[in-house]
Amino acid sequence: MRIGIVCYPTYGGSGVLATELGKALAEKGHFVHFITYQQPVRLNGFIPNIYYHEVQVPTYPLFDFPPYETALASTMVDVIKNHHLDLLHVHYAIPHASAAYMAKKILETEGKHIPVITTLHGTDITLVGRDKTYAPVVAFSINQSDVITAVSNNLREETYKNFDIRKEIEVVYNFIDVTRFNHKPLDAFKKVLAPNGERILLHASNFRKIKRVQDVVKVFYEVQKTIPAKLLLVGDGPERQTAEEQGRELGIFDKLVFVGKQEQMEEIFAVADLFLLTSEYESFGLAALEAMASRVPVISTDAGGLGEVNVEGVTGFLAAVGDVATMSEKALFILKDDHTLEQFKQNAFEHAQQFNIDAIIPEYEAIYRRFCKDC
Ligand code: GMT
Repeated sequence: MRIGIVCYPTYGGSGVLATELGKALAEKGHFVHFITYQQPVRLNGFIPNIYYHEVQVPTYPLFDFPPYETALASTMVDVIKNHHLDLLHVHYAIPHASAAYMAKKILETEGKHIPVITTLHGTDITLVGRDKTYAPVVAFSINQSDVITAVSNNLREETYKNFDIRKEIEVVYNFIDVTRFNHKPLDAFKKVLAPNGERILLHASNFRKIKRVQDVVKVFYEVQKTIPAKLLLVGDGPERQTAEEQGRELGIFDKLVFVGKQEQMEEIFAVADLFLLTSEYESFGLAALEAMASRVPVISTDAGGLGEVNVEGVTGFLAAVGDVATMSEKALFILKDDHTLEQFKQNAFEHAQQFNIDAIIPEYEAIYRRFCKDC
């Protein structure tokens, strides 16, 4: 099949997921055309069957806000026509679903029908999409999609709750390539981080408010009182400085290691003992799944779809948003001895296998085939 994929090219769940999906489809022989404003982060180097089309947004003195959505819709039309695409799969509703609707309508005037699949990822529904400045367009364009998918049951329910959606929303879980995360720890890296054999706790995110990174630091503060530990913080964003200040105020800054944005996450997960995800909301929590696939148990909140990924008492523990006391207590329970930690590590690894790429890609292919019977 000839598939167009539209996503955000930056670090972050939806872009990573869309890029990995495109790469897996290309490996299976499909022709995949990425349409984005920048080369997606994980799309480096030449990959057979993958094409990248950059959306150019010309500026003009009149434009205080260059019209990205118009440029995107026009690029979609151009790529669909000239590369004879069979379908368009857009990730994250804003503004991709409405731009896809515009492209679809333009192509209809030329007698071409292009099916549009919209995958909802989270904040496009629960945070940004709900804002009344966007909501009418978001609801309309989702309803106009030929297929709507959500990355968890929770996000499906949230979408119905927040918008008047008159179509079936299908759940296709996020996935990971388990072989990629089955990585041996680099001893030298571990020694630098934890020279005295300290437990390594890890948090990775975009450091937005919704992640409640201060709770991560608070949980770690409690843990390090009882057991020797280090906290590795990966990623960058608006709350990083506050977290650094908090570390200094609590007198534990020497135990925090901020490493900024990183691409080789599998090497980082491999040295960690416990992953902390204290978010106010996660539609799914792809980072938690990546941790689990790397044999790292998870302490998370029970917000959104996290309970569909992290299994209470098996792969880790869940607590109410802001319940630092429970999260700290459960973290200490997992880390208290090697035997318990090893059991949780093994459980996390085993549970992650059900989200392997091999199981999920056919679900997307089956959706595509509804529109592309002969290809
Ligand atoms: O919040 C982020 O980490 C980024 C955001 C995005 O749009 O890329 O992530 C969302 O999509 C991911 C992939 O489907 C999910 O795993 C995240 O849970 C979701 N984030 C939220 O719902 C806050």
